[in-house]
Amino acid sequence: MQITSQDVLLVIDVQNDFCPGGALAVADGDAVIEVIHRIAPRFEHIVLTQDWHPAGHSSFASAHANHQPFAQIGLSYGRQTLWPDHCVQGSSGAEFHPSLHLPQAELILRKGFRPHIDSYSAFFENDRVTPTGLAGYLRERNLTRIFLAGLAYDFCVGYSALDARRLGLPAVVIRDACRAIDLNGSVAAIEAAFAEAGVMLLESVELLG
Ligand code: VGL
Ligand code: ZN
Repeated sequence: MQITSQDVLLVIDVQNDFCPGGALAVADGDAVIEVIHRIAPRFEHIVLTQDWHPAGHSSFASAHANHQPFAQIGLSYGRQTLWPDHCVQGSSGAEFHPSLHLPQAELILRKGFRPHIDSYSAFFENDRVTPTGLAGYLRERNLTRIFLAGLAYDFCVGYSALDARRLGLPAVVIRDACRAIDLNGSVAAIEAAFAEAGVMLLESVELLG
C-alpha cells in the first residue's frame, strides 16, 4: 500500500501502564514498539496519543465503592468498564514507554483528562459527543487517511478507528502493530464493528513491501 503526504500514523497509548509491569498491562504490549519503529519511516506525519487521567478518575474502580476493576457500571453517558488506576497525569505509568522513539511525531494528543468522562477514542470521549480536537487538527492540516497502531487494539485503537470512519475518513489498523486486552469478547466485538464500519485491517509487511 502506497503512503501519501495526506496519510497520518496515529500511535495510540504506548505508555508504561499498558506495557508488561504496568498498572493495566496488555499482554505483550511492548512488542508493538519494534513494529511501529519499522513502519514509522514510511509516514510523513505521525501523531501520538497519551491516556492522561487525573487521580480519582471516574473510570477507575477505586473511585467507586464496592466495585472491582474490569466490572461495568452505568455512568451518565452509558456503560463504562472500570479499570485499575492507570495513566495518572504526571506519573511514570503515564509516560511513553522508554523504548518508543518517535521524535518526529508532530502532535501529542492527551485524552481522558475530564474527571467524569473516559475517552478511549482519540476523536471523541466516551459520551461519543465531546470532541478531543483531533478531527479539527487533521482537517486543518489536510490529513485525510488514518493508519492506527498501539494499545489497546480492542479499546483505544478500535474506538479511534471507528470514530475515524464516523467522520468519513478511511481508517487502516495495522494489526501486528497492536496488542489487545481481550475482555469479555472485546476483540470479536471490535472486529465485527470494524467490518460493519469499513475499517481496514492490514499487516505491517503489506506497508513495507
Ligand atoms: C485504554 C482502557 C482504559 C486503552 C485506556 O488505551 O486502550 N484502555 N484506558
Ligand atoms: Zn484510560
